[in-house]
Amino acid sequence: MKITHGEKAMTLAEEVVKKDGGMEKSRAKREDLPLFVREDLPSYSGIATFLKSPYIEDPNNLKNLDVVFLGAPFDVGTTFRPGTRFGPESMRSISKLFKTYNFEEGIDLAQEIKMGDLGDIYSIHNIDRYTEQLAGAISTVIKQGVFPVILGGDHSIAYGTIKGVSQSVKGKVGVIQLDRHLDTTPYMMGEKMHDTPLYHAGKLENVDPKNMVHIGIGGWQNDARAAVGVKERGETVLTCRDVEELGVDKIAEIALEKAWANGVEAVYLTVDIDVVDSGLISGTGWPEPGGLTSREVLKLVEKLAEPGLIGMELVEVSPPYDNNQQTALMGVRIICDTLCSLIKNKKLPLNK
Ligand SMILES: [Mn+2]
Repeated sequence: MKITHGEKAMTLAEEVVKKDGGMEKSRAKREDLPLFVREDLPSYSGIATFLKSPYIEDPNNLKNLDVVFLGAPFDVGTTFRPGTRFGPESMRSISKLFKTYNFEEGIDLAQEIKMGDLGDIYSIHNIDRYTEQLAGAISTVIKQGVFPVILGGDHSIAYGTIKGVSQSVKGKVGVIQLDRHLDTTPYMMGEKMHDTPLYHAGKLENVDPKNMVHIGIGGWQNDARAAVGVKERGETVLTCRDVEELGVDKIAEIALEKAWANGVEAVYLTVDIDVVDSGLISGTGWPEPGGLTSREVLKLVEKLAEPGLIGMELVEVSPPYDNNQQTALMGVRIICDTLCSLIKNKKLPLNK
């Protein structure tokens, strides 16, 4: 009989323990407990960087790191519920709940990659100026051979982050978006609000809309004109019903084929937390019922990360509407699962 995932996980745990110094090493010896918290326990204690990774002060000296977390505390681009300026703070604080070890995969992120928290990108309350802030910050990270994870922020930040990616890569860039909404309206209320970033990203010199894939789109909040534009430009749209009917593996296969087509050099992943059904994540800017389940999203990002990514972002967590930090918690989990898959598939650490 084939062994169960539970049996496999327990065997993999032995390797993790071996790498971590063996069974004898314990942090619980009462005579060793210090006066001040300097390690990861108690979990609720300590300064909240993402996954309690070290705070990195100098953005120009990242050479010893593989992954950095950057906050983009911005909600000037929201058109309904605000609050995503507190998204990075909430994801950092609830990330204290997580260990860096994943049971099923038998992978400990901290054993495989060096992670750091670079703090927040300075929020200027002007979308065009903040776009330049974001592009500058993301290219600073990528040019040093480091994988950026951006903690949003509303989805208007995606134009700036993708612009930063496009400035750091010589070749073509593909984009995969998980979202209930297309985000391809040219302008909302005269500005590049959070309903617009993918339209503008598709105008960047080395981003071909044919390499843009939108997964999870649907419901009652999309703009028909935006959909016509997407069709004209040859972008790929897969709805929640497509996920339901074709299954996650097939959806990922289609998305990767499109995103990496025609000699794309790197693919960027933008995840809007509202792709998850609004019954599971209340704390977001434009909640839309009928979204993907948590397990579907986690399996999707695992598959989408297989050929590697240049970076990722998790946007639209809005703590003022978030019951018990459930939405922030889901955001953290999506990030951790993506990093885990990149490690499993030997796409992290990046070759420098
Ligand atoms: Mn969005």
